Amino acid sequence: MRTRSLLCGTLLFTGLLCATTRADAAITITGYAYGSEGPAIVGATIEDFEDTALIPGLTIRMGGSITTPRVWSGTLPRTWNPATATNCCTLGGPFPANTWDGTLALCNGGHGTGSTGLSGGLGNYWDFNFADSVYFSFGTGQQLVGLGLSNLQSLGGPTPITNHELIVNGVTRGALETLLPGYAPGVNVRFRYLVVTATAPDQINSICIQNISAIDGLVFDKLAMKDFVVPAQPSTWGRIKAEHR
Ligand SMILES: [Ca+2]
Ligand SMILES: [Ca+2]
Repeated sequence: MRTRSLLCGTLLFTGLLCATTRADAAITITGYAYGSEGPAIVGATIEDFEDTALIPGLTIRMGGSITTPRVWSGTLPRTWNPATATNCCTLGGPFPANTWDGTLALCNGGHGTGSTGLSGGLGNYWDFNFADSVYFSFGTGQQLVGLGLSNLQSLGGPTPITNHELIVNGVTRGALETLLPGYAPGVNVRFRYLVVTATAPDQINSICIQNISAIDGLVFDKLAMKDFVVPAQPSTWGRIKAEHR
């Protein structure tokens, strides 16, 4: 991971469902094919999920279909290596085309021993229950958030399971399949690189990817965060000089 100091604020997950009707005036949503996302996230801090330490200010919540929602900030229990996926279970990979940088990524499951009891809880087995909503929340409101999406098995794709909803600041934005033209559904594929941007005074406090009609194993990587640039304040010395002229 690469780090940049961010202020931590209060995180409110209550009410982060998509039932509200308020729409932010200046939130835009764009998608990029693998390898073309770079210019869109210049200057952002990147969480690459190559280790278990999360960048400051980032909290991840997985919930919905799993019995007990999991919430992490600071440290994840593990990240996932799609290229060395299971040799025990019928749903296994390998899925080397699921990473957007490096060799590791974040999966919405693999945080227990799995339904067969064979998983070591290493995230390399696909025999566990998947969370059907994954929230990324930010201690400081962001101007830009980017996220590499993989293994989304959209309806109409080669191995269909469900379409996927995007929720920003607790407000539904609709299906990613509609929002991101050119998306690539399936298992061993990079779906699309999602970029959400805000224009002040709007800001991005959270984004959520949510399975709509069935449980799909999802992979996330190359999370980009860029906060608003704080305008430079006049120095104390400058003010003192001005007051004594
Ligand atoms: Ca990675
Ligand atoms: Ca999947």
